[in-house]
Amino acid sequence: MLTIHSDDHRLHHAAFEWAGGEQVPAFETPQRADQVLAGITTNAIGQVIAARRFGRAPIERVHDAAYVEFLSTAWARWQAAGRTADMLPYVWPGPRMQQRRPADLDGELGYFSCDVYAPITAGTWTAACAAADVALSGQARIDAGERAVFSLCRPPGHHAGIDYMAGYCYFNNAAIAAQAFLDGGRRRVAILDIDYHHGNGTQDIFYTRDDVLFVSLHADPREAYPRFTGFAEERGSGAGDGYTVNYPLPSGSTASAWFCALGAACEPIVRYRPEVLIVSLGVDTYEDDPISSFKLRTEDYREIGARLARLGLPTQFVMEGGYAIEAIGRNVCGVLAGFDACRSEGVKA
Ligand code: SP5
Ligand code: ZN
Repeated sequence: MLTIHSDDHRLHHAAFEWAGGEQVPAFETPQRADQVLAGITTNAIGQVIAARRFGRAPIERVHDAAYVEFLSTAWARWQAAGRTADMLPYVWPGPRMQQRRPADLDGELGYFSCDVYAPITAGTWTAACAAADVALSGQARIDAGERAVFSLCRPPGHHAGIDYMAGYCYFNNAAIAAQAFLDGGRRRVAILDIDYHHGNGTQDIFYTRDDVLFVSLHADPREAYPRFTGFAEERGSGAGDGYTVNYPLPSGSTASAWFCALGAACEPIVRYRPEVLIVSLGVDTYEDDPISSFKLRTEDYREIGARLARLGLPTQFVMEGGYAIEAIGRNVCGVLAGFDACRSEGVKA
């Protein structure tokens, strides 16, 4: 399988994150993507090519232009104020409060975010644009007839909504690719999100629409991040009614429970008859993931790839989470190799 990559991801490097009331080393690190890339080479998954640049226009097809502009200038404004540490918000509009944009940088940070997990650093803008380019380059290859590609995006994207960053995410790479497919003439795109966490951002972007089906398998929000979205009763609204499908699973779920839910999740995808499938690929479902609780083992990732290949669709894998540094390369490669092996057998749904 073809992999798309950009070295610019390394420019985004958070100094720390908050856990248990303390500052701990960031879990979302440049090493993650470097390890995946090393695995791609070691396991001979296929050719690796650099992303090309697409600029802001395709990003603004899914994200609010004011949010994009804010991200593009935030670090320079922070520096001009004499500050050097990572930018983090402290205040968000709560229930029944005004959704009104504040007049200064500290206020805007809260306005354009919904948690403390997406710091803006010196290189965040460049890295986030590069991740979108990695997604768009993969999309372009599929559009040109490639059967499957892996977009090695970093920072990840599925928690970023129309006008906010969250959960290590700034631009929603999978959503940007999905919109680019539609803008290129496809009429039905399915996004299957198998990251441990609910893809609240992707859901937000497509919630009222029927041209993108969003299906997500994730930890029950009652006991996991992002806490306030991902419940089974969230099914889309208006024209999008029925085009969001959520499968929350209990904390500690094993591979057998997870694969059972995957089988269920494939049904609405088959019924939808998408022209292309985007897989938001998180491997934080792994048993030794440091921030997650599911119990998938390395050998399960090959089976995931095989199951997805059986859908018989042009497929773009987009990298999301996965924080067990030592295992991330082999787990991602397991999915891609399992997909390729099944595909070369010519197995169809
Ligand atoms: C893309 C993605 O996977 N984003 C995940 C964001 C999760 N953020 C909150 C996680 C809270 C982790 N708390 C650390 C507990 C360490 N034992
Ligand atoms: Zn995740």
